[in-house]
Amino acid sequence: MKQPMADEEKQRSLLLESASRFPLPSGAKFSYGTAGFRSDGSILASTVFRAAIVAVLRSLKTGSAVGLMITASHNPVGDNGVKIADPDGGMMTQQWEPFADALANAPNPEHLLQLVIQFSKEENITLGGGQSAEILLGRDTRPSGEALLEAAKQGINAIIGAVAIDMGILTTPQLHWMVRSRNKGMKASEPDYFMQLSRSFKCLMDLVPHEKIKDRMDAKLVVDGANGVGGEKLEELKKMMSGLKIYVRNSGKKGEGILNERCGADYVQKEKVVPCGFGLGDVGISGSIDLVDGDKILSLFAVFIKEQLSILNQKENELCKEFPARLGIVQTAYANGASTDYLKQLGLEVVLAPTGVKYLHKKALEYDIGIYFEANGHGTILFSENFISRLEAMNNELASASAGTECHKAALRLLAVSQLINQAVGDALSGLLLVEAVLQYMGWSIQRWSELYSDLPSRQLKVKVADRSAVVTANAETRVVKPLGLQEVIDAETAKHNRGRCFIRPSGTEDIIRVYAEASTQEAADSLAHFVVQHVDHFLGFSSPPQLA
Ligand code: 16G
Repeated sequence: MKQPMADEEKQRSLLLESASRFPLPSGAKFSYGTAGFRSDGSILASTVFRAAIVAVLRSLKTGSAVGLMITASHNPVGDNGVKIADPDGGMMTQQWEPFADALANAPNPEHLLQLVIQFSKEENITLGGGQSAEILLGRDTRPSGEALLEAAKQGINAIIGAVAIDMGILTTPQLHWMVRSRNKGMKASEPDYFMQLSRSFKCLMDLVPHEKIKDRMDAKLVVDGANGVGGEKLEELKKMMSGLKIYVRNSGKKGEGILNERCGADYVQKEKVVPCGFGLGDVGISGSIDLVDGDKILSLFAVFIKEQLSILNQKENELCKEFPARLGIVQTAYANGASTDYLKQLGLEVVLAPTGVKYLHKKALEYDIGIYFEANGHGTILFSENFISRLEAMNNELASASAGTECHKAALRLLAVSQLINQAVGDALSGLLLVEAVLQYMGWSIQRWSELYSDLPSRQLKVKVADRSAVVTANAETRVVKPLGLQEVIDAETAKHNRGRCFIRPSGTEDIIRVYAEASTQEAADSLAHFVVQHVDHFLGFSSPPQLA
């Protein structure tokens, strides 16, 4: 017979005893930001141990598998971090972030135990082993990862009934994909992931129109693996690919360069230079950088999806029925104005969300097909379940009645995109394959793609302030609500410039206010940004010189 009291007692002492092995480093303060907890890898054991407890409670609460990823993505190799993936494969719900913060900063085991008991009560979570919990663990290639993985396992084992499933070294999007797939009862292993990507890519390539095949470019892709997990996984994926030759530089093979040092997406985007490890033959003729950013990727995908939907809805094609679908494009205020104009001119519905993947993702879920990208490249395409089942039904009908028609091909293409592009979270591996497939379909070179529209000149600056929370914004960060009067000043400055646009927002990752300005010339964008920096400085009481973002 069960003895609830005895179980509870057992749970308490287990937690106390386990927590005592992971004391909080003195003077440290942790906060669960957009990227989870991040810090120097050497002081993170207690944080990872505690984040694992949060993940277990989340799994108990939802009755589903939850993910825990140990990574600091584009940060230097000495850093590390931990973040939690919710059962749907998305980021952990924001409502739990304050609890995660409190637990990460609990000064001692007794305090930690009280927080766990109190929170479990509030959330109706039964402790003591009555329910089971399942946590999928992943980590990147950072040297500190192994010890932190051990801390995570101990955190999971500190709650009775919780099971840790070590999925090995993974990219973050792979782990999110696995959590989502597992909870949907679908195949969820790493070979399944690679199989799904390579199959759906092949399907898209097989559907490239014949007339485009003759202008097919040499399908050669040189990728910077940043000496990390991305390079390693790409080496595996490339073995399964046909129709695309992938060459990995900085692949992270043992002893071959340091993670994110003079390479990696963040380095290339910020410094606008070629990553180390790239030879002359890898960078084209000029050797200069033409950055094709998230706005351009979004535009490419939007053009393609829109075209497939209009083929499906061709009235003259009798075999095709009316196939209504709401297509929504989600950007942030950082999207270059030229991209927004371009998308609107195509007749697309474009909406803005605040900065941070979780906000864009949520907004994109409101559509049958929601495409979201931040200018910095985070993004993906979401298909609603209802849309996919309608599309599958239509595809089956077409397969028997009019196989091989344009309409049938369009249905097959959209189904393949929904398989290729990661539905859980933005994923560079699946994103780059879709870019390649769409370029082949269009018969476009990277230059042709880059010329879809020309970016408006822009400038980003940052201002150090005493308290960044003094700035409160509204309308997806495009308007300042507090401090009072600041928005009017920004409006007055903006009005002085042709095609002027400007907004400010408190950074979510640094203790600063970010200023973004855009105008028809670089001088005007620079001047607008500088004036607004001065106003922000004036309003918030500091007078430090502006810094380049
Ligand atoms: C985080 C966000 C990213 C956002 C950036 C903004 C995720 C996974 N990452 O890196 O989406 O663009 O923060 O940084 O949500 P900022 O608030 O410092 O400008």
